Amino acid sequence: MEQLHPALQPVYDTVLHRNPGEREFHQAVAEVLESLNPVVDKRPEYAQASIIERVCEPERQIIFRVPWQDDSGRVQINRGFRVEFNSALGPYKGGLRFHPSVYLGIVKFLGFEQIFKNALTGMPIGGGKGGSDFDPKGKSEAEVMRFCQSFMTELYRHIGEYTDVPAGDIGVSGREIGYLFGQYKRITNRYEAGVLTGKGLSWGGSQVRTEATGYGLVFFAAEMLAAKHTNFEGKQVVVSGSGNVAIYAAEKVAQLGGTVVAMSDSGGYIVDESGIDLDEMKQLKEVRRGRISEYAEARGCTYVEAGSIWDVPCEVALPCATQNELDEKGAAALIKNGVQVVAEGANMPTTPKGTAALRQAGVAFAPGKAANAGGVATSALEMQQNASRDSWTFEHAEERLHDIMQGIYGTCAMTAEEYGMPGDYVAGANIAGFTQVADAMLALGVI
Ligand code: NDP
Ligand code: 2IT
Repeated sequence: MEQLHPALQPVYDTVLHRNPGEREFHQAVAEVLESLNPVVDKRPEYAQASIIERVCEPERQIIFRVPWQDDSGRVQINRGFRVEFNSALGPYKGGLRFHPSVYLGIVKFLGFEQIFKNALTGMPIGGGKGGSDFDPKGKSEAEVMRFCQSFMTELYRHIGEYTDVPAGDIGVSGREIGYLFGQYKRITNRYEAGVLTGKGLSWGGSQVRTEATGYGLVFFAAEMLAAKHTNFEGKQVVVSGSGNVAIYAAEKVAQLGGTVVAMSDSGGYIVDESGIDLDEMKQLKEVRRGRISEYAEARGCTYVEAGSIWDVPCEVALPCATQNELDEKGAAALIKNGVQVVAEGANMPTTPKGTAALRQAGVAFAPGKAANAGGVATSALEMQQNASRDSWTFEHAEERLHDIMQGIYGTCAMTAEEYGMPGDYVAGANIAGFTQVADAMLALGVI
């Protein structure tokens, strides 16, 4: 970890002390604090009002029991979370993650990142995150529905269009949002569409929300390539993961003339030199919910079970699976093979050592809180449509997303330059996101 400013070290020490064992949260805080070193002297009013310490402490943390009955009649118990981190800019906003690895430290790291990401979008949304250690893999439709209904039976009292607006994340897609929204509607007897985003198109959803995170990521990466006087045309691209973000990132890369040669899931990765067949991938992952090894069987391409997808040569790498999936070994392999751009589609997929290696090697590197902000930005567009009882065309929603991503890129690049670190998108994103929230917190007083 880089040396922190003397005013920031005690803030970090307090975070470690107050949140023992939550290493992903510590990692996310350290990354932001490192970037804030130059801000402390330039804006002494932040330290005066303990803004940095305050932003590291969630406004509210909710942990609850989620009992549900499996198909054999047995009662299962999971743990539910919602961390309402910061509401200076708007209602808490952020996804729900259902994955067996979920615990408070994961939810807090995601909620913390979400504050600054949401600020960067320029939309009126605060930061929050939630989820459960429930594993949707291998569960029947009926089990997933009963779990979602039980989860919402507690969560409903904490959320609302003006309070807290959840959406999807790992393990939570349109199917789960449907069951969650149905139960919310039933309990409250209100068709309050703006309480959740990522809804289906016939019941309050927005065009392009499904595609938004992946498309937005590629729009952002295209700006990074343009700064190097190049574009996606003819580029070899590696995309890790094969979920919502990965699939639509791959789709936009292909539309812009690049070739996605490799994708993965938690079991392994595939290499398809001629370009991944996305119709086949969508059928496999969105409809049949199968394993990526089946793609290799169907297409007769390479499947590697134990290994690293970052060994596959590429010019652009888009980590779109999960946190800490790209470490210094992966970074070294990418650098050796001549990678030019790494843009994070997942939240915090690159380890601190991996990030340092890429930046030292001069690889253009974009942090998730800037590059994957298109998902939540389009969620805010969904809220906007719900509030005005309107629905836009695909073209209009995509154009708005494109403008927003170009805006975020411009903000990150300009802020990095203003602070004397041209091309440092990590510093640019952290400083710009933080100052936006900090100024609002100052204005709202000691709350
Ligand atoms: P999905 O559940 O649709 O897909 C997740 C993908 O990542 C799957 O291929 C999954 O493989 C893989 N994966 C998940 N956990 C692990 C793990 N522990 N080890 C290895 N592989 C893993 O999720 P999303 O695509 O929605 O999310 C992917 C990332 O993008 C996450 O970091 C999320 O926080 C972030 N993100 C999502 C946004 C959204 O709008 N959905 C917005 C912004 C960021 P398998 O199926 O084998 O588990
Ligand atoms: O990490 C994220 O930004 C998301 N999972 C999307 C959150 C949202 O509210 O759309």
